[in-house]
Amino acid sequence: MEMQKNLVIRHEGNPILTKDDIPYPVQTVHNAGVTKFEGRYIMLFRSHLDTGRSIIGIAQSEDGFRFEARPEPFMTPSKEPVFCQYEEFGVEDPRITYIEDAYYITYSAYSAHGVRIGLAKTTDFQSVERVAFITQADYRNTVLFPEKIDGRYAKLDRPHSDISPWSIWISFSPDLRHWGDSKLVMKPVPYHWDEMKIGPGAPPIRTEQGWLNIYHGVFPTMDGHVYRLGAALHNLDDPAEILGVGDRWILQPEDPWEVTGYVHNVVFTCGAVPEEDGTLKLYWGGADKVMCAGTAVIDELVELCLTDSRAPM
Ligand code: M1P
Repeated sequence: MEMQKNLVIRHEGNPILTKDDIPYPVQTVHNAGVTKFEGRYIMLFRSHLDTGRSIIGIAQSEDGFRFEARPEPFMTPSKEPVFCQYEEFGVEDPRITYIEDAYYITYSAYSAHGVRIGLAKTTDFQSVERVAFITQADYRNTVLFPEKIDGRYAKLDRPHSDISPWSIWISFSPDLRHWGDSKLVMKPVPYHWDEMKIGPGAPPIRTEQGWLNIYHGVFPTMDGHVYRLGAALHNLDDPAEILGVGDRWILQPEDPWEVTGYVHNVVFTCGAVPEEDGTLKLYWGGADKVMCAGTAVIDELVELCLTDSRAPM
C-alpha cells in the first residue's frame, strides 16, 4: 500500500501558546480563532480558569506562529442584560470571520439554560460589542461564511440531537441576527473516524472549486473519545450542497501535548488563515490545553475532498 502524504505539516515550534505565556492566571490556552488584521495575526483563544469556567483572551503575532498575549482577557461573561443571563458559566471556542467592514466573533455561551451561540463584533480588536444570540440552546460550533451568498449571510453549525448523530446544518439570514431556512448538510458515517459526531471548525474558506470546510469528527473508543480534523467542500453558489467530503482525516492527535492534556486525544480547530501563496495556516487546540499550528496546501485539501471522498450522508 502506498504511503499517504501528511496534508498538514506541524510547526516545529508547537505548542505555539500555552498557559505559561499568559500574563494572568489560566489553566489552558486552546481552541482559538485566528485572523489577519492590519498586517498582523490576531488570535482569540479560550482559557479555562481554575473555576472550570472559560474566558477568551487575545494574542498577536507578526509571523502567525510566535504570539504574544495581551495583559487582559478580550471577552469575559457579559454583565449586560440578556447576555448576562446566558453567559454566566463562560464563553468558549471563538471563531472570527471578516464580513464587509467588521470582524464577527461566534462563541459558545454557557449558562444554567444550556449552551447557545453568541455573535459579537469588533472593528479594532480593542473593544467588542455583543450583537445577538444566533441560536437557541443546545447548539455549538457555529461558523459564518465570509460573504453573502445569493443575497443572504450563511452559517454552519451543530445542533444537539438524541435521535440522530450530531451533524452539520446550514442556515441563512438577511441581517446576521435572524436565521432560518435551515437544512442538514452532512452527517457522521457509521464505523468511520467521524462516526460519533461532527462539527464545523474553521470558518469556511473560499477556493475556486468551492468553500473549504475544515471540521472535527469524533470517534468513541474504550479509552475515551478521539477528536480529529477532516475537510469538506461546499458548492460556492449553493453551500447547502456538498461537493465532496475527504474520506480520511487530515489531522489526528499525535504529539504528546495532543494526546495528553485537559481532555486527552483532541485536536480541535476554530480557525485557519489562507495565505496568498496558496497555503493555509491551520490552528488547533491540543488536548484542550495548548495551542498548536501547522500549514497545508489548500489545493491538496480540495483534491482530497473531490477525489478521495465519502458521501456527505
Ligand atoms: O473536549 C473536546 C471538545 O469538546 C466539545 O466539542 P464538541 O461539542 O464538538 O464535542 C467542546 O467542549 C470543545 O471546546 C472541546 O475542545
